[in-house]
Amino acid sequence: MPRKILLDCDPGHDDAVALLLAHGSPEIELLAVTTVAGNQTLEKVTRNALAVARVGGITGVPFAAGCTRPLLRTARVASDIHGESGLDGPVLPDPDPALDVPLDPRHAVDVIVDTVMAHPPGTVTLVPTGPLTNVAVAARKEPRIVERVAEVVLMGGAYARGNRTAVSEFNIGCDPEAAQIVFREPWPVTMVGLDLTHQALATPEAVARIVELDTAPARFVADLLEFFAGTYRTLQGFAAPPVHDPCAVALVIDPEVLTTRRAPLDVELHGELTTGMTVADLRGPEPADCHTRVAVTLDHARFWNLVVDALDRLGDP
Ligand SMILES: [Ca+2]
Repeated sequence: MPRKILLDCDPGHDDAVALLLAHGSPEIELLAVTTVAGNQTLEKVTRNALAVARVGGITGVPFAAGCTRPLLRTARVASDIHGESGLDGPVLPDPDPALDVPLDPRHAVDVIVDTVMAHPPGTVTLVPTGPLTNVAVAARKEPRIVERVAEVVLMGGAYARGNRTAVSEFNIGCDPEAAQIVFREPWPVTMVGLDLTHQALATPEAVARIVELDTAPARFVADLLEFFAGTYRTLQGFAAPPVHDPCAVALVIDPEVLTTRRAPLDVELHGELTTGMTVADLRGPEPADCHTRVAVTLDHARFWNLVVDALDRLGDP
């Protein structure tokens, strides 16, 4: 039985790869895609999500736009990392109502609620790969989703170093109040943070395997990774760029792709230097009764096999 997921994203180079990975993996049934302001404005990331759907041949899945800004904080985009479009690098297909997946008229928050409530309890996994605004509002709008969701597997946070600031990761730092809501609700939460995703480097070997596929989706991903490599090299000093968001999808596909440990988890809202920092309590033995866990170690080869195999399955849609 494939695992049913809802991907809540802000494409974003790595979100785009996450979406294609989900679509190309038989272990996953993609129920819906929702967008949230983050890497770029809501308008841009939604357009990007539809562009990725076109490239990957994703049809029959609702795509819905969500919150235009964080709960309390001022919206700040990441054009330094993702460019003005939010998906700089490849040539994006021009929006075309005849060819694009039609945007669902519902708000993303309603799509999250409707999707979770329409499926049996414990069957829908939420995979947020942007700021947690939509997911937090959904939990407030319909609290019954909290006991109904199988698990929240999110890309965001870090228990060591940050990227937006010294200690804060971008998604959590954008909307720390939303993150606090998501961490404090009693559903199972797995934080796939920078500690893990900085191991998911798009090495020249990994990129070469994608280029070799020589299909439109593979060329698209190769172009994304080339741009991403440039900004990560210049701004963050990475020899190869970390491909964050697909790591969360990969964990749903294959629990063996990374290791986790249970740890109490919360987010700092008031620190002078530490606002947006995710605080994981890693002291002592692993607590048995904890609903939150953090991702620790990635099997790099296994991860890239999942990505390359998914792209290979997509062929030339
Ligand atoms: Ca993202």
